[in-house]
Amino acid sequence: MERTLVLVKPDGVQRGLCGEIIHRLERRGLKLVAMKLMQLDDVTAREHYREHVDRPFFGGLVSFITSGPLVAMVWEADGAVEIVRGTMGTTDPGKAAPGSVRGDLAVNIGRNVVHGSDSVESAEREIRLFFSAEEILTYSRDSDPWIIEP
Ligand code: IDP
Ligand code: MG
Repeated sequence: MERTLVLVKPDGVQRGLCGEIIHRLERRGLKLVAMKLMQLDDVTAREHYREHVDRPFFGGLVSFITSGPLVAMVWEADGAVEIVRGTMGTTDPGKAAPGSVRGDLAVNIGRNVVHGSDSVESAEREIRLFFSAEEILTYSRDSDPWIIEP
């Protein structure tokens, strides 16, 4: 089953939006398989965002993402990466569709409250960076036949 990494970024935690964001992903039908509250160190933050190392916003992004606690989660579904990206909305909240997390809860690209992996390959790399194998649980969900056609 496809998995993706979701972060409620430090702005989302400070603004009390963890429950709201988790609620939206749960209602969508994705399955939560790992979750923890943590504060990123500089090295992990730089590794997580390594594709952006040469961008002008990189320094600000690393200091923001390490500035306070975040909630890291792994969510599972067929097509989890694309489903979460859709529920999150586009990177710039000013352009994000109403109804998406960023389109409903944010106004600024540097404070866009949520992260979701952008490909299956990124998801695998990012999940390994945030979670050990034992922290990712396998369990059955009685509601599955009502969410996924068997
Ligand atoms: P994504 O989070 O939608 O995948 P990316 O392009 O991977 O977007 O950028 C990672 C994060 O870097 C964004 O979520 C945003 O917080 C920040 N970011 C991206 N572009 C800018 C920018 O132009 N100014 C400030 N921050 C930016
Ligand atoms: Mg990205």
